[in-house]
Amino acid sequence: MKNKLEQLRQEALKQLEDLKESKSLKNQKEIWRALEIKYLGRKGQLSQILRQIKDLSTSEKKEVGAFANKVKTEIAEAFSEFENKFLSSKAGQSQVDMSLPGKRSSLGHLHPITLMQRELEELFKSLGFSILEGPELESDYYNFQALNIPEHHPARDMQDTFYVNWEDQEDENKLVLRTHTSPVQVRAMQEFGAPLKAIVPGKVFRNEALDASHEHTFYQLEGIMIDKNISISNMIAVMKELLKGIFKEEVEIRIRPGFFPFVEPGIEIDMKCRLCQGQGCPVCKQSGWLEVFPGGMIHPNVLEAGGIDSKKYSGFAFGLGLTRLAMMKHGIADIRLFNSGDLRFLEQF
Ligand code: FA5
Repeated sequence: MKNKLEQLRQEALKQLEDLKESKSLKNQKEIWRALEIKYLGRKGQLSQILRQIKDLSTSEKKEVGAFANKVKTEIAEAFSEFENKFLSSKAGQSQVDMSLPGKRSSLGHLHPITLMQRELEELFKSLGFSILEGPELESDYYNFQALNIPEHHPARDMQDTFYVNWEDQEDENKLVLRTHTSPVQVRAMQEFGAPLKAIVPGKVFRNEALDASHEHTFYQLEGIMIDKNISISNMIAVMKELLKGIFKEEVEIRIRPGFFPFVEPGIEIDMKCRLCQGQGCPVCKQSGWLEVFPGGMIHPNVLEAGGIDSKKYSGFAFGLGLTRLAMMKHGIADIRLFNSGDLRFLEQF
């Protein structure tokens, strides 16, 4: 019986020793509990041996009994030492079980409009344009007046906007959410003068009736090039180069006259709708063409507002519909998807 007890002692202490090597705190606790029941529990192995002592002779009882008590104390102490020194101090050091699998945080990605904007920026940079920005909350002066659109002029109806602190304000304090990126034209001229070659990507706002191709908040990319002897054919060449860069193939365009008070002459460059291949759909209003590049030669009044001598310099400007271009590039049939926050849509990019 003494042999059995000795074997049990060695086995219990060995298992505890092995348990120290286990990496998982959660597993360690569970195994420690199971071992404690196995060796020290009422129905455990030690209790079973102790129960047999009563059947031994008196002299054996004394000897084996004393040994059994020694073994029991030793095992019990080893278990409580393991618990105190190992389990609770380990848990005390850190409530975090480093061995558990971590929570994987999913990686986001850039919005399709941002991707489009960056692609356009790279293309324009390769053509020598610099990249500028301007305020989204703009003064009425830069958004309209400096662009040859006085107050009460009917051209204001083309871009219904959101007026901010409009009541009883001096002209320069009247603010609007900018309806286009064109206000940065005059800001850039005033800051950098001529010659000038820059683009201005950014968010613009309009009080619009929404449909598949009209949003209240969308993106444009303004482009200006001012130098001596600049003509409209320079602008058309830049546009064609740009379309080729984006769509990686020759894109069919049409050019028609367009009216904007800040250019003279003004043109609209439309591209063939890539959603319906020119057959007509809700995005192109069944016309087969989508308006994406309005522009023209900068009006002398605008050059003068920017402090540039209109007799010496000429230039073109355009206001590319960046959001619509992204629709064409990716075959997106409804502009409202961009601002929808719908991950099923966004995760495709
Ligand atoms: C303008 O905003 C002028 N500032 C463009 C310009 C710049 C002309 C420089 C001349 C010289 P327009 O209102 O057409 O123009 O808007 C320009 C482009 O923005 C459109 O061709 C279209 O692609 C896009 N756009 C206009 N309204 C919306 C809208 N509600 N939702 C989405 N895209 C729009």
